[in-house]
Amino acid sequence: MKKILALSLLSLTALGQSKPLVSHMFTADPSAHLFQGKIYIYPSHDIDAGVKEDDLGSHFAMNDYHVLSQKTPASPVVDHGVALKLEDVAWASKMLWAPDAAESKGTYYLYFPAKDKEGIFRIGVASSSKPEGPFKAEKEYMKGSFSIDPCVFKDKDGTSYLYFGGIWGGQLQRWKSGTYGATDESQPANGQPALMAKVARLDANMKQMAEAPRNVQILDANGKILLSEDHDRRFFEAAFVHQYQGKYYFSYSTGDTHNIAYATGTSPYGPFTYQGVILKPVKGWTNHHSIVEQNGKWYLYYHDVEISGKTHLRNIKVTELKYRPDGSIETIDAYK
Ligand code: FUB
Repeated sequence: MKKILALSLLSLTALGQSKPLVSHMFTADPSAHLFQGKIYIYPSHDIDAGVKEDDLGSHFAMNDYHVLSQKTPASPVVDHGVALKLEDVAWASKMLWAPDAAESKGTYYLYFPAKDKEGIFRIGVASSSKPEGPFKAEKEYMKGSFSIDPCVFKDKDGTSYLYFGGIWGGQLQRWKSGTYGATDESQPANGQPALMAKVARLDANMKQMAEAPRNVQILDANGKILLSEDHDRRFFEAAFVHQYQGKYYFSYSTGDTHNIAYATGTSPYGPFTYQGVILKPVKGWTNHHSIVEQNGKWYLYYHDVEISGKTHLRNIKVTELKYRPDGSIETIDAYK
């Protein structure tokens, strides 16, 4: 596979004023991981597929993934080329949305959502002996999987957990009853708990959920579950989990209010208590991120639409993330 050295336009010196990490293609939803001492980035590969924009995100009609890497967040970016393409995923029909990756026992796994042949979002897994791929997809999607935005968190004891879910175009609301509701797309009524992301422990083989998915509860400071009408704080999509000083941090996009928010807890299953905003709204409708540590410093990978000005043609960026002594995260404004 041909490697292309992409120009890194990153400037980490001006915190919060980062430049696009690559400009030779559109990239989004960056999931960054430290593998083999380097930062590997697993983004969506945005394209203009000519699909009309709608509220369900049909215009995000992506059809492959590239893996990127950097020695450090300030180093040039290497594009390792196509790591997986739609035509090599037997069960999928379209829309390769935000992926994530995980390592277990020397094998690398790429988790990705796509619509199946019936137009239902499912989550697939593909594996490789190298972090940059190429990845070979399983023939079927993960049993019992649905919706979008998989995130895999590997705990210190080696157990991995799959988080997923996204509302509106991500179809989470269609699964309220436990099966796919072809016509019911309503959100819970005001006063009802908001729709929640899902979490399930993964099998040791990393390819299936070992248990039925559970709700990821987000509570307010009084221990009350966040409600459907609480658009500023409730989960929408883009779940990401990391650990800091023994606590689990569940971060996510609030969607139509465009923040990356976070909540903390003492178990990978939650419940998590809402803490605040990590990243204020960026240019473009979507907001999607990941958090990674290298050499004692923490970084937030995210995207905006600086290059194209179009919401479905995004570019990834990185900036430093800082904790206060009490473990809370300083809010980032990408444009200050
Ligand atoms: O990239 C397509 C979708 O946009 C992702 O799955 C969402 O998280 C949003 O960023």
